[in-house]
Amino acid sequence: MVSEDCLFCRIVRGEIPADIVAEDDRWLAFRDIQPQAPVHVLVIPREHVESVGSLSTDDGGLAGELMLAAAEVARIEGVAESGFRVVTNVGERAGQSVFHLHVHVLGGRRMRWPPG
Ligand code: DGP
Repeated sequence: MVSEDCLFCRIVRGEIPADIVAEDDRWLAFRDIQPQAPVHVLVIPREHVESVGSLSTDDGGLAGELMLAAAEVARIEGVAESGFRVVTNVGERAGQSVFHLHVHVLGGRRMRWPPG
């Protein structure tokens, strides 16, 4: 997909509003529009990457920054101590519906395992 048409690229560019929780020069964290838990925030890279499956060996720094951002979001949202889940879906069969890499940060309720 061309990034001009990508929903999350449009959020990065400010063309679509989002409830931003935190941001850095490389990533953006905003509330999910269909929350699955009291805390449900998406962390995305500003640059267009389709999924974890399309990261290259050069993207290790970015991948680490997204994990650190997820932990920062958990602290900001007050779930760092009570527990939270960090998950990223890769491919339609795994539940990915937006093909711009995003990390879900979920918390504020008990999580079940395994996920459905
Ligand atoms: P996934 O299914 O893993 O690709 O997650 C995509 C998430 O994106 C899903 O939980 C709903 C959310 N989402 C879809 N469109 C929008 C939007 O326009 N704004 C926001 N904030 N979230 C969106």
